[in-house]
Amino acid sequence: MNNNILTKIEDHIGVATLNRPKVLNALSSELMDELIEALESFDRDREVRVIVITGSEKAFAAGADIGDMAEASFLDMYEKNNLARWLKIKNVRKPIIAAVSGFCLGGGCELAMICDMIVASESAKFGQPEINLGIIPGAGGTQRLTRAIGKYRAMEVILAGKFLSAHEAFEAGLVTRVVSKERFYAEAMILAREIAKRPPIAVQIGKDAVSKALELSLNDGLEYERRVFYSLFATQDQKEGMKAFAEKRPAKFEGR
Ligand code: DAK
Repeated sequence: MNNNILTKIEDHIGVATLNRPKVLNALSSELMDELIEALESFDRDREVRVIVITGSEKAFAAGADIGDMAEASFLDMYEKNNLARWLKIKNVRKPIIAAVSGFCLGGGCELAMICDMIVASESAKFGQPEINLGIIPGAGGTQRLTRAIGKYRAMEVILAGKFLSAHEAFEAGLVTRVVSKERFYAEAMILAREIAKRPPIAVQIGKDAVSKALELSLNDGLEYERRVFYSLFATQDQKEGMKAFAEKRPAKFEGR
């Protein structure tokens, strides 16, 4: 471990902080491995209900580490199979909030987009500038950005290298909340605490069902939702939530 990722657990929230400030948190292979290890450990830990990924005020992440890729051949990239790493992040079951300030570019923007919510500081800049390097996004940027903001705006970001300000990203539907640069981390934690109070299994199944909306047809998605909805009646949290409502008291959810 090289401290490329700093971790802590606070109020049922697992926080992973990207920590390569000298290179604006460029996503080296080592950093990605450490990040995945941290996320998978939070996902296994019953104490953790929500995950926050953040960077510094200056940069969430300025992309994959260009130095790692500059001399790579097709075979190097193919054999590294970096996409497998990203699938591990996609498979995390607990909700992940990206707390973003400053540069959020290339693989950094793809990392924010693989999260479930994005809280952005007013200074955040979102972009997929890979085109300037002779490549295109390779970790979901062409797909997730297009689904989030639509084809016509995504084309400008991906083909012309346009950066979106936090407010533009919010207006376009990429960002959950925009706050001042002093507050972006605190706001992300407030949102995380709101979710951490809710029944953990229903929260995870809700994440899964919303994510399916981007992958399935409407009919298949409705069918999927119906099945997982029924499954929640097997949880103690459903009994507790409805009993607490009837008894006019706050529910105590245990994640069982
Ligand atoms: N990689 C490595 N180093 C980086 C970096 C990056 N992406 N971004 C910044 N740095 C380093 C700079 O080289 C500089 O280092 P020193 O020169 O001080 O040693 C330091 O961070 C500070 O950067 P600047 O001096 O450039 O700072 P400025 O404020 O002037 O400019 C900037 C900030 C963010 C506009 C600029 O640094 C910049 O344009 N950075 C590159 C942004 C970029 O092109 N990002 C996309 C990278 S490509 C894949 C999945 C994903 C990907 C690939 C494959 N697979 C699944 C296969 C992703 C690809 C990418 O993200």
